[in-house]
This record gives sequence, structure tokens and C-alpha cells, in this order.
Amino acid sequence: MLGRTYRAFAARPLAYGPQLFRASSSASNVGYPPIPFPGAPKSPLTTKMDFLEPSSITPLPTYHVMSSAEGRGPDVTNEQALEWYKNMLTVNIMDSIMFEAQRHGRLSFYMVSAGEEAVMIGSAAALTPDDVITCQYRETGVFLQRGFTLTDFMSQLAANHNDPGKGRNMPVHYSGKKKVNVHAVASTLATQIPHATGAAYALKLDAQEDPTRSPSVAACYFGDGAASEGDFHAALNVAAVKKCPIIFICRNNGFAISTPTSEQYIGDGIAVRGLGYGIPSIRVDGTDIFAVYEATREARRRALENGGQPVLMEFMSYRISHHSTSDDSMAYRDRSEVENWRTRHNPVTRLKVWLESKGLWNEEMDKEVRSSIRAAVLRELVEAEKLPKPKLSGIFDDVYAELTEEAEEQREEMMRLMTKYPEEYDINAHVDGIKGL
Ligand SMILES: Cc1ncc(C[n+]2csc(CCOP(=O)(O)OP(=O)(O)O)c2C)c(N)n1
Ligand SMILES: [Mg+2]
Repeated sequence: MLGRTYRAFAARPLAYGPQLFRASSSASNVGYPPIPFPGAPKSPLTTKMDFLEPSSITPLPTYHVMSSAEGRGPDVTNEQALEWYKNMLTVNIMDSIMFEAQRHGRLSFYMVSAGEEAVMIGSAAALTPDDVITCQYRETGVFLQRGFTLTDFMSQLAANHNDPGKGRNMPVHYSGKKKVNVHAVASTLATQIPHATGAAYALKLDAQEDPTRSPSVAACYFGDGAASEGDFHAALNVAAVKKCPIIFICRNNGFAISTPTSEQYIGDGIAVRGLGYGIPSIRVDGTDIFAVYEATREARRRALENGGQPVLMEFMSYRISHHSTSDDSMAYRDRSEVENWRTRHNPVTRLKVWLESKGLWNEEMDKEVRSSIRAAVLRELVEAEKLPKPKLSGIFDDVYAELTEEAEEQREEMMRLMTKYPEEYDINAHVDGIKGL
């Protein structure tokens, strides 16, 4: 009955004759020509006044593969599964080391993605290098899966001169455009969503101009909290109307800092919002890497169909970690709840158990790989810290095409202070043997 147009007149048989009588017995106007209202031209007329109650609609199901009752195996090779497991471990181990490093004062800030490793690695594995990505800040695994190395991560975290963002952003705001086609992380929530729609529209126009080039999509990652921003709605609607090849990837981890999803919305999550905009949408178990991979691969195929169209995916998970190093989530949720998710629905453990069940992995291998990842992260961190910082005098570069008057004044003032107080402005003072600004 979805989307029928109620018509009180239709209940009066005399006005419309016997044909309508028949129609009203099935509570609709079968046989009566629909009125082509431009705002809903496909809506049939009905005599049944039906306010749709959200509670009468069955919640959207959650697609899963790993433990599906049908017992179907995932459509992946053993090599893929092993590579993904090692990448999930790498994110996990790097996260715990860097979280500690922040506590020791070695960096100002950090965010971990425990509980969401499968969402990042599995979805990124289904995309191609030419696909353009924008993301939020908890997508470390996407960068890793696309070829960002530990050296790249550490250069940004230590803000040394190898960071493409030139040390200007907070830690975890990686700049990966050149290396892995992931735009710089912007934590002004949801701004990345219309940006991705714009990128997808550009990809569509490029493909129209040159049909020989291999088609690519834009993929946009964001959280359940970001989906409460106006930018989310605008980006989805424009992408739908302009038929842009884009995959909207919502990580629904249950929280926006301390706000649980139960206080953010009362509807059935995020995926159903896509339907309102005419976008094919799916909800997926984000702790099941095979479901994540298969669904994203299919979403990509659909996004490229018919010259392009958006797809919305909602990956369900739980933010096992604190929001960031600035947060203490024990202030607003039970330790037992977190422990339950960490132990019972942990995406890393789920894949490990699956690999073990196939005879592809064992405890000994696990220990060995974990310790070599740990050693590599620590080594890269120490090396990154030794390298010089980007030039302080360059902070005004690349920001404006032409410096504004105020920015020019600030730049001159900074240069004057740097010359007058070279010791105070030496940002490399902490690094042995490096001098200069
Ligand atoms: C426009 C804007 N408003 C508020 C914030 C502060 N803020 C930073 S992260 C965050 C929560 C976002 O939650 P979600 O999108 O679910 O992502 P998650 O942290 O769960 O990965 C908020 C409110 C911000 N960065 N930008
Ligand atoms: Mg969230």
C-alpha cells in the first residue's frame, strides 16, 4: 500500500459509477485513471485512508555470510582471507600501541577502530584503486588495505616532513589522495558526503566523455552520527537525482561519542533512509568480513549500472573502543556491554576462528605474526619521530590561491618572530642534530 494517494471522493459511488464500486470493494480505485501529480506520478489512487505506521514495517534484515544457516562458503580465496586477517591484526595492534603512545605524551591525540576492522578491510578490498574515496576518521583499515604503509601512518602521526598533509592536521587525519586515492580525512562531520557525490558526478561525466576508460565509483565512509547532519541528506538526494556512481558506506557502531543511536533516531537505522531518496540500500553485519566484502562488491557493480546510480550500505557493528583518547566511555556505558561485544562479536576473532576451522591458521602462527607486527609498528614510530618536521614557514602554502591581506600580515608577523626568536620557533629542537625552521 506504500505511496497510494488517498481520495475521499472515490468513496461516493454515484459520482463515479459502478466501475468504482468494484474498485472500492478492494479499498482502492482500480480502473480509475491515476492523476499524474508531478510530485508522485506513479501513485495509484486509493479509498483506504492509510497512515503508514513505522512499527508495522518489518525492520530491514542484516545480511551475513560467515555463519549463515545455509552453510554457504564465502566467495573468497584462502589467500584473500589470510591477507585480510593480517591487515585486521595490523590495524588492531597499531591502534593499541598508538593509543598508549598518546598516553605517554608522544602524540596529542589518537582514535582506534576496534570492532570495525572488518568493515574497513572488507569493503576496501572490494573497491579498485581508481575508485575515489572520502572518509571520516575511523577508516585506518581502508588506508591500509589500499596500500598506505606503516611508514605513511607514522609520518602523519609524528607530523614529520614526509607527511603529505605537511603536519598541519591532527593525528589520524591522514592525507592519502596521491598514494591511495583517499582524500584527506576531514573530521568536520559529514562534509565528506557531498564531496563524494561531487566526485561521483565528475566520474560520471568523465565516463560519458571517454567511454573507453574503465569505469570507477566514489565511495564515501561516515558514521551513524554523521548521518544526522543535513549534508548526509543533501548528498544522497543529489546523487539520486543526478544518478551518480557512488557507494554511501555508513558505519553504524551504535554511538556518536557519548550519544547512543537510541538517542539519535527512532527509525529503523540508516539504510531505510536511502529508500526515501530512491536509492537501493542494504544492511550488513559489519563484524562478518565476508558479508562486508560480498555486499560491497555487489554494491559497486550496481553503482556502475545504467550509466551510474547511488547505493547505500549500512554496516552494523559496535564501537568497542573509547571514541578517542579524549574520551572515557565508561562514563556512559557499562563495561559488561563492551566486554560482551569484544568477546562475542569481535570481527577479528570471528575471522581467526574461521581460518582455524579451515586449517589455515593456528595459535603459533598468530603469536608470531602479532609479535612481528608489533615490532614493525614500534620501529616505524621511532624512525618517524627522528625525522624533521615540515618547514614552519610553509604553513601558509597551498591554502589560498592568493593570500588574503590578513593572511599575508599574519605570515609576515610569523616570519618576523621566527627571525627574532629562532630558538623558540625551532620546531625541530627535539630532534638531535637537526636545526633550522
Ligand atoms: C560538524 C561537526 N559537529 C560535531 C563534531 C564533533 N564530533 C566529532 S566526532 C562526533 C561523533 C560522530 O559519530 P559517528 O558519525 O557515529 O562516528 P564514530 O565516531 O562513531 O565513528 C562528533 C559529534 C564534529 N567533528 N563536526
Ligand atoms: Mg558512530
